Amino acid sequence: NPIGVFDSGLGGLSVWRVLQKSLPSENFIYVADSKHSPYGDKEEVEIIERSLAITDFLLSKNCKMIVVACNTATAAAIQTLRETYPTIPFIGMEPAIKLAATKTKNNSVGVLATAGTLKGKLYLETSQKYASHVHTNIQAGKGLVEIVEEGKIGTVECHELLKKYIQPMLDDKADQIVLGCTHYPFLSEEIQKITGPSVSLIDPAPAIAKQAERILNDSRLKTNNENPSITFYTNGNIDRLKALLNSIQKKPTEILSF
Ligand code: DGN
Repeated sequence: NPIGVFDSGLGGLSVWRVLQKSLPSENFIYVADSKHSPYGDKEEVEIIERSLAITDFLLSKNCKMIVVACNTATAAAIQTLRETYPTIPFIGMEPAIKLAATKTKNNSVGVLATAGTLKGKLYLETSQKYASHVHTNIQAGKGLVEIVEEGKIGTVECHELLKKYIQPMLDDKADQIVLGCTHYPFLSEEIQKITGPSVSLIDPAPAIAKQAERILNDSRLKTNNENPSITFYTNGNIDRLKALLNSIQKKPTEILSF
């Protein structure tokens, strides 16, 4: 049975690419809810509704585990998802503040996430726990999800918007920047152009993949397919998904509408 992965759109592909590397024999189904992207400014009830609908879809395809590859949906909906489907393991995103707090030499970190994530209890708890001794410059990256969704990476608009969020972090001497939204790793190169090489960007995907692997092992759900199948579904623009996918892998893949 496949592992289901979903996001408000294309961002979760940054998580899927790491998952797929660490679990190469698993089948995957990825759902991009691009039609309803961005989730960042939506009401919590609406995000919960979307997350339940997508989960129903993934379960109708017999998914054995679901990775919520979206920080905003994790913050709003993971508790409801776990309560609604108690037998299905759900893996959510976690802002990698702990890692940033342990790595910083300047005692200063930047956090870039959506307004929805920053509002959530999960973020509050994590930041209180791990970042109480380090200075954090927090920016709600309004407009950045749209840049990735609309294929505008590398444009002047993209650079200017990033500069607005990154410069205050540099002014605070941040040497670690947490990418707290799964769309943002696709902007890494652009961010690094602004920060230079002395600042590290922290993508939480590897930690999430490790957790997924641990849970698969513990619950004996791991499978060994010689020819694993990977299917992508989007309710948005198929060509945009294809373009972003081609930038991270070479194999031709099936992309369907839903
Ligand atoms: N990829 C989502 C996240 O990690 O928060 C983006 C949320 C959104 O659509 N704003």
